[in-house]
Amino acid sequence: MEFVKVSQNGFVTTVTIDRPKALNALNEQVIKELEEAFDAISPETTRAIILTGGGEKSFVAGADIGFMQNMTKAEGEAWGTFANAVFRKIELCPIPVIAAINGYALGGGNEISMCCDIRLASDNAVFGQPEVGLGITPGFGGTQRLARVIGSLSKAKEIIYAARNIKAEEALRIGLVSAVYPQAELMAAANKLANDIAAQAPIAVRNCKRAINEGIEMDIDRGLRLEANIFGDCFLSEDQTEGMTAFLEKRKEKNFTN
Ligand code: CO8
Repeated sequence: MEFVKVSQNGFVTTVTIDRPKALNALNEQVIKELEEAFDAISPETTRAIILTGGGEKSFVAGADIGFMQNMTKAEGEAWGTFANAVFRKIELCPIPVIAAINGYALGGGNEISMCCDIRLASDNAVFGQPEVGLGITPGFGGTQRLARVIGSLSKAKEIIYAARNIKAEEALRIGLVSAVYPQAELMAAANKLANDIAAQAPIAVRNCKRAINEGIEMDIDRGLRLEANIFGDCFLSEDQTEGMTAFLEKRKEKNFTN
């Protein structure tokens, strides 16, 4: 793949969008390669995924503006539909995905980060949905996910209507990211979190992702029934026996399976 690089370290897979000359802007090829990369990741060998951007300046500076400049209505709609399907695949990936946001996360960059489970940012990160300044709306989920992620319609509308970029500290304050690190420490922090996740029972972690993501779309009673059902499923796994036995035997080492 030309623009997406994949590396493996133990149970952690890192996917890097690597098109630094265009600040990792998303064109059709980048999105196709991202799909290919995520399709190839298996829970057999991966327990946590890190998604980041190549170079020092940018996570993803948005969809490729040159690629979109002369689109017709039909082409614009097809482009949005195609990319949304791939973004949704990332969101629904059963394995937790951490976005390590190492610079600009604008437009499609902010939108792809919001498909990830957890967002960590470097102190130079800049977030925003600048689309209205280009005469378009966010088209890769920004109008849908930003308010859901930060839990404030008012703040989401302010950011989107005024095309207002925000810095890492504000992103932290409004809950768009979970933590901010000096840029040189971001990947170490992302890897530490990924390894902390990878050390837990992987089936239980994947079940938590399902329960949280599906439950958030439900009323509380249906959500609690879903949780009870998924909780019950855990007792079908060897990891439940291993996890509880290790505790009762006061054993630190646990042999979790996938
Ligand atoms: N698309 C294409 N090329 C880009 C993009 C982009 N989004 N962002 C940066 N680049 C390119 C620049 O054109 C430049 O290329 P070149 O060297 O060939 O001139 C190179 O990357 C470096 O960029 P700059 O020289 O501009 O770097 P600066 O440090 O001066 O500025 C910025 C960095 C502030 C990030 C600036 O590049 C910028 O504003 N970029 C555009 C940000 C933006 O508007 N993003 C939103 C794009 S629209 C979008 O994401 C919509 C998604 C949904 C579409 C749905 C359709 C259905």
